[in-house]
Amino acid sequence: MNKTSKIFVAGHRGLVGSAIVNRLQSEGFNNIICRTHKELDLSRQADVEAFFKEQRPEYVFLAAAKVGGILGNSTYPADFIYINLAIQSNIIHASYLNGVKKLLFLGSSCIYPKYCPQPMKEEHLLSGYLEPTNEPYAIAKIAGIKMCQAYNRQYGTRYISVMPTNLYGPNDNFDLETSHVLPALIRKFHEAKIKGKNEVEIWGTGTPRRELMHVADLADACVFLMRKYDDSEIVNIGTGKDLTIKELAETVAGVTGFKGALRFDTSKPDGTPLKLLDVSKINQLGWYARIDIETGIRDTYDWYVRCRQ
Ligand code: GFB
Repeated sequence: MNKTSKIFVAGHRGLVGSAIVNRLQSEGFNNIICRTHKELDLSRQADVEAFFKEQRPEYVFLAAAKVGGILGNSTYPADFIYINLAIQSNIIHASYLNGVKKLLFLGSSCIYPKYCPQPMKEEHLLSGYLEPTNEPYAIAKIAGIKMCQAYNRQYGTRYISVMPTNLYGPNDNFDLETSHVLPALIRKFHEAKIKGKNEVEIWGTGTPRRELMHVADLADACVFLMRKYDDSEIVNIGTGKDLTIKELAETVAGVTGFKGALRFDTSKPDGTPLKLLDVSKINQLGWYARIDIETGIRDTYDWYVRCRQ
């Protein structure tokens, strides 16, 4: 990949895609192509094939996806499986038809079994039952991994798949029904502080552990792997550190300046109890996450206050 390579970032307005575009631009890549959903519906095969035929990108970051938190996944399972299967199948196949040199597919840590040994290693894929709240999404992502591997085997393509841990950062979804935990907590604590409330509701028991990574670290890892990694086997991307939802909530309360109490709503699902990635493979390749959780939350909260309220 050189500075003038034609690079298509699919999903450039989302959390991940926007961070990848920022990262590429900051390194001087000057031939990045992007399309909004209105300009190109990636779930429509004929439109995607026409776009690839006309534009002929050399490199593809496949960051377009239907994503959401625990409630979004449980409420819209059909959308999560259908839209993701459609988008990734269209892009992977069009990349093959049009001679894309290399493609990076973004998976998710929820591809690993619900009761996976911790930390979760790449080899644990398909070794047990999935977490029911996000099974349709996970099945779509597993299909994407297998599709990249199958194309590499049959057609000699260079499609790599990366499995990020739970992500957060600027351009995240802050909708309280469909978002992931961190943007939801930022919004809840901020609004509670502004309105002078003395209590904030946290879903579940507060005991599940999650590993959270700032999306700027993910973008850095994706560009690193696009340059350095060529194997069909998946690669985890994470920080290697986790914390409980209660600890996360206390950290967000501290960053936002909320001084009241936490109330745990145990009628809401906890989801998978533990979700920590084993990141020794990417560490051995020479990459490490750099942004600690408190710095990352501060950055995201600043962005939220500036851009989203
Ligand atoms: O981030 P999250 O929605 O998804 O929830 P998962 C993580 C944990 O935070 C769960 C708790 O135990 C939630 O019950 N939580 C507490 C909250 N308060 C809140 C809140 O206000 N909002 C939300 N959303 N959670 C997702 C999958 O699982 O992980 C996706 O659904 C994807 O498919 C993603 O794989 C990485 O970590 O449980």
